[in-house]
Amino acid sequence: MKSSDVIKHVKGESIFVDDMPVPQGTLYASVFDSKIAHGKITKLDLSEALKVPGVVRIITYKDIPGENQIGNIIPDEHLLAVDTVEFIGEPIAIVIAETEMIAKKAKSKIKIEYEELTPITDPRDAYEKGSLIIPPRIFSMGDVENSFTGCEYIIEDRVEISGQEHLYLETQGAVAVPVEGSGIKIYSSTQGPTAVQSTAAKVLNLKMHQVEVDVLRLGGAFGGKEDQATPWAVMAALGAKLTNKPVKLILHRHDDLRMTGKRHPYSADYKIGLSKDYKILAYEVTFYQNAGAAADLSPAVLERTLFHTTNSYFIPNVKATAISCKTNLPPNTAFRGFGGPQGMFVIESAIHKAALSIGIEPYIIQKKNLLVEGSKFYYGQIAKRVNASKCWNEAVTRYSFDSIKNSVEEFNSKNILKKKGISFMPVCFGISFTNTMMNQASALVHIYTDGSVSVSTAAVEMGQGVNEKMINIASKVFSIDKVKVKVESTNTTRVANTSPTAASSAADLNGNALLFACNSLLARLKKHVAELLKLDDEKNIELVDGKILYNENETELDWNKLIRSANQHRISLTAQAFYATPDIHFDKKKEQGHPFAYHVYGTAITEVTVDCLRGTYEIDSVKVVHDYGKTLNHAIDLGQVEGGIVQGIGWMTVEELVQDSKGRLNSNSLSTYKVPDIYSAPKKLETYFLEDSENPYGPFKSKAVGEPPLMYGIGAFFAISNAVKAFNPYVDLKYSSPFTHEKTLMQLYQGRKTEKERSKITSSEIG
Ligand code: LUZ
Ligand code: MOS
Repeated sequence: MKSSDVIKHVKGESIFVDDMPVPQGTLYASVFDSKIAHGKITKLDLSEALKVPGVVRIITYKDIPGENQIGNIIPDEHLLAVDTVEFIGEPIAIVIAETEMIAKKAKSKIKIEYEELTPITDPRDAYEKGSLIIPPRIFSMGDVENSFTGCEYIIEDRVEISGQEHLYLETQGAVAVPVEGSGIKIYSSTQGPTAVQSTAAKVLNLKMHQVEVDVLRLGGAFGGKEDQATPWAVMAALGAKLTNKPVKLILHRHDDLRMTGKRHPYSADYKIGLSKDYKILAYEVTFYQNAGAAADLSPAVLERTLFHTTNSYFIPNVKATAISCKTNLPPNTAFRGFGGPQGMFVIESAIHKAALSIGIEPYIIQKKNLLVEGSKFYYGQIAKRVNASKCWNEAVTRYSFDSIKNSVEEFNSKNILKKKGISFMPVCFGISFTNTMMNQASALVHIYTDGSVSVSTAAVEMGQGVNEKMINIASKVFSIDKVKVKVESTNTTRVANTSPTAASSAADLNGNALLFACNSLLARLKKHVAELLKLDDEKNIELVDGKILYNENETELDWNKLIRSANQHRISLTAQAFYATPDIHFDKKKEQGHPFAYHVYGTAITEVTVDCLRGTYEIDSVKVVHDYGKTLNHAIDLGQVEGGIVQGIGWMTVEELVQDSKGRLNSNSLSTYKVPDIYSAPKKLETYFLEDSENPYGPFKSKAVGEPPLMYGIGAFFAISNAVKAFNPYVDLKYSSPFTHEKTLMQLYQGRKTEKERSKITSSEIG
């Protein structure tokens, strides 16, 4: 079944923040930001700007009634700059005017002078200078130093990983409306309504009960609105508070690209050691995370990198050091996978390089080291219900890997200017917020007297179909038609103290809370049926397709009659329930524990063709076996996997963020930042739902699906690498993402030192 939003989207009827009819008298905000990456503000002159007709107010940090602080994990980020600026795009002042055009015009009249300081843009540079967000974290197991001495093969290298722009279709934005009692109601495009509420309360000096946040749906987020929707919502609220008028603030695409954080670029050094029979015995790695100018979610992202350092493999001796480096870029933030993809790219690079230097296929090492039942992750958790080999083996047989391999070899032997490459990408992704405390959710369910049902949870619909999953759950428990169930907006007055919709966990956490709420209503209803029909055994009462059965026979009641009767008999038709993931814990002193309820597994086989004259490539196919548990909704889960793969391929291939040494983003528009289009997508995308998988922690035994499939896209990098290697045996492959067409061209001809070697390809082989 399709997402309930699909029809509305297609008809253009879905409402996003910018589509909401605004109240009369609404003012418009535009943000004046720093044009330099690091410096002191020596002069800020608003006088000319204030003279522009239609300007109502210009807000600086001096006007903030509460704290000028938006840092969530660490309080290290001002809402509005005070006397220094630390990144290009850092908000300094908010112009409030009668129209957006006027606000922008006034903005251009603000005069500012800076004393420039040297910016840091490179994480290793930051590390050298002691510019860190938090002290380094080290996870380890076994004895790495000594185990290298027993290794037959030892490989070391450096890996570079680029960031990624979220490119949600709906840019950041909010509308804030003053309400009586000095409060504010905020309509925000956020994954984290509670974060917006608590930060707005702090900045505006209000109680949280004076701030109501309402979220209908988002036009995409991908992590970009977990923390970074907050400042814009708070700025709108601040404007509303200070003018006592509704204020609307929507970022234009260009400003959004320039001012907001992205996926974290990482640089890493590793050393990997293998035995004679290709068992990985030791792995040592240091990650340098480019956090940008403030903590934002970087410490949590860093932690997830540590949790996914060994991907889907068991390695007995591991030491991983992770360093969050403070640079003068916009603070980087959550992005689908949340540091996991970076950790996985490094281990996959290590395995790939090891295989090439040993002279074997990388998949031999990959397969040999897959996690097995009872394997211990190096952070202490024991792997249970492990589906790593099951997915791998299913992929090999289902997609006839041997024949793919033969056809690729045959193609490569017959073609000189085109080469194919294949790769395997196994994925093992931990499900739960790594911060145990965040794994909680609640739900509120009303059954109205006409039998229709209203559901409120903390889950935010952002195109991932979580509302449809909530409808699936409620309609399944009550066994009623799905049209009877409506999912309400996510609102802090109906569901309080919520975790953001993130970590792939929204359907699990909120779905379980919803399940509890529906089950308690069901129990009340069954009790009422027993009383009404004078039945002695509630257990034999069933609700099936809107009918009420007893001992499998129809009774005189149906859903609508039952609800009316319950109301007549003064039985509450409202339930609230709470869910907290059981069995999870983590000791940050020992860096050991059981942080995840479970893991999601899968394997992708990727095939690419490289045009060795032009350096261009096409993704021929991605063939996946994915572990969904018992899927709640086949179409939605399939959509998540397919979308994730394309987004992952984009990150690994064409999406290149280019910043200069002054901290300026050169790839600041969609003409300079290439996002995957239909030509970058795999020509063939096959997804098989692993059978016989179930999960005690998911509603109806389902598994989380949001983030894990993105990492299948990593396979594209190695498939391209293999094709390049097939063409150019001299190449010293660079493990530097993204593998753009430009880099491909360079690598195809790199290492051919002599004119003869070069001309061998460019003339004689063509001829
Ligand atoms: N957000 C968060 C996340 O705050 N903690 C997490 O562990 C996480 N994981 C994935 C995506 N977002
Ligand atoms: Mo996220 S990366 O907001 O799940």
